[in-house]
Amino acid sequence: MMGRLLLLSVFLFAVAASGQAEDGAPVVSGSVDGDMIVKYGTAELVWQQNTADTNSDGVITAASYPAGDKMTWQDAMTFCQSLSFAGSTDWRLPEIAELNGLVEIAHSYPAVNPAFQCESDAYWSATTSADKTSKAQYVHFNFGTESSRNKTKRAYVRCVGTGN
Ligand SMILES: [Ca+2]
Repeated sequence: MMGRLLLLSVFLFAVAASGQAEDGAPVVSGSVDGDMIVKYGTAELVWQQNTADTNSDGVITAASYPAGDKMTWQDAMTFCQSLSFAGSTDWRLPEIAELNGLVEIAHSYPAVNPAFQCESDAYWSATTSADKTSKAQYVHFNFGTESSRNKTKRAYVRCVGTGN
């Protein structure tokens, strides 16, 4: 209990000492129970700082799950919903607007704030494509462009939550 309180205090201190993104949005990194998280922007959202290590082998690799960490859309949805991370089980795959909100075009390869570990590759959103329910929206973080692909294709995963 005390250890948990101490970690929370450290995180709150980090919040107080936070820097600013180039667009003026606050960026706060911290760890809870050893799991790295980032608060980014003005929304009360907590992100996994690193790409989700979906196969839990300690490294991020481009192969399809379970050999690597790229998942189909449904597996990505299930992974985040069942994730226990940074003392929270309240995780989900981000909506496309939330994922687009991470893009910083001042950067490229990857087009994201350096507070995040990010591959220059596609990351799934939870948003089903408007034109076809067999497809979902994703962001490719080389330049931060949004597109859609079939849900059976593989992409990286970064879960978002409330931290509660
Ligand atoms: Ca891995």
